[in-house]
Amino acid sequence: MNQTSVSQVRSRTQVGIIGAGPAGLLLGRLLHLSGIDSVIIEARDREYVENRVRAGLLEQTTIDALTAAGMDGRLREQGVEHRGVEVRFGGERRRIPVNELTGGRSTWLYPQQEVVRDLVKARLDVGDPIVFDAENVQLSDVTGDCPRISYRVDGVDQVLDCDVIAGCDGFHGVSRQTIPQNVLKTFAKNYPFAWLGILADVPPSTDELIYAHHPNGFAMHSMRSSTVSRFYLQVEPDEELASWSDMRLWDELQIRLGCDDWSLAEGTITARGITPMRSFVSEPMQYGNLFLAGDAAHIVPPTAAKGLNLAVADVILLADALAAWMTEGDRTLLDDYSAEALSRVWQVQEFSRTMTSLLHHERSDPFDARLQRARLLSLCDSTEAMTTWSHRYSGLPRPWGGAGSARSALARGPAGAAS
Ligand code: FAS
Ligand code: PHB
Repeated sequence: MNQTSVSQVRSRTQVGIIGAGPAGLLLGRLLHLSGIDSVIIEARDREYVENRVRAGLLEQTTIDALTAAGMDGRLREQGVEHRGVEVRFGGERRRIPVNELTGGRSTWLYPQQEVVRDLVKARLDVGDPIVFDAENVQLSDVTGDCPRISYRVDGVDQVLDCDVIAGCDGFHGVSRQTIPQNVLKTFAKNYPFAWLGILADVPPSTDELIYAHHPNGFAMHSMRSSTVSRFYLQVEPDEELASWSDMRLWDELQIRLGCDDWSLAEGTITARGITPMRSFVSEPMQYGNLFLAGDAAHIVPPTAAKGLNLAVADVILLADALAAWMTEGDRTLLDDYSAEALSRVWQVQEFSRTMTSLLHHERSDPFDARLQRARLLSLCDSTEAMTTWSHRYSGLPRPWGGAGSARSALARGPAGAAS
């Protein structure tokens, strides 16, 4: 680190990571295990980053990655393994035995903010830097051999010289904006509904997630712990949160989730919010020595809970590719990163779209309603269809198919961390 002028500090690292969300933090962890230096630049403070309520469902591929990175301690203590899900529609209650049909793959309920807390702690414990409260973050020379991140912290201008930059700064970040318009192609779809999500201090009324299709709209019973439940209701895209009293919320959940020989326990609602339902993909996911990962490059509707899991899949790919290049000088995987990541992104977009149209009420067209019922039945009546669905729900196999694993941190695990 050297003082270039009165007010500017210059430093250097191998990988400059923008954003301390799940993508940026897990990438930092995997690079650490490969002996590769990185600096994470985050616009918000630690408390904000560690308390942002978002996803909660982790697919098997994510569990395997966190385990290989030595980040599964609290997850296995406090998270809950789910071996199946329930689907409800037109008075039907069907269980899809995901674990059984996939030969042992499950999903786990463990809040995203806990994953973030674990990763922040692990990073600071090994002395790897996270710059919180960074202002005016800008990227430059991303097509050159020494891309730079400039930012201001504690009133001092900083410049970070890097070999590569990883843009993990979410949908509203600066990284994707750095790719010229004549290079970047975007694909988007907005759905004619949104999700009203609530957290409630009440033990879950189910051991496994319930996805309910109802003429009033979709509903889901999820959870965050044995004392905190999470619910989602399909609402209009311009729905006013204020128009939903606690009583109206519980009444509607009782209606949409209700069925014989089952009852829904109610409790104090502690958080609520409306999430727009949309799909977004930007191509390419790399530009020179700038590599995008996670929500910076793509958004999926939360129906299939793939947002966080897709961010993890991106950084598994990117960490493997960077390890290959920085430890052996082989840039093949890095040059293939965007193509490889996008092939998975579109697979997951397709699955999220399928689940969204299967479970949400789009048009009050009786013919469509019958078709939806037929599609739900053809899924739940066919072991083959449920098996295919279960493999996609529990997570597509690890990226690269292990190609990069020989040299990757994930293969060596924390114990094998670059000595
Ligand atoms: P993130 O957005 O998590 O992290 C990006 C980080 O970059 C943030 O810390 C941000 O502060 C920082 N940043 C932004 N701009 C910056 C700048 N200019 N400079 C420096 N840092 C900058 N998925 C599910 O599966 N289930 C859910 O229930 C669910 N609920 C969601 C609810 C909401 C409201 C949202 C927005 C998303 C939800 N998702 C859900 C999807 C979610 O889990 C994302 O996919 C996941 O957070 C993506 O992780 P990252 O790519 O790391 O981005
Ligand atoms: C959640 O708990 O937030 C969740 C779970 C499963 C989904 C979507 C969201 O499919």
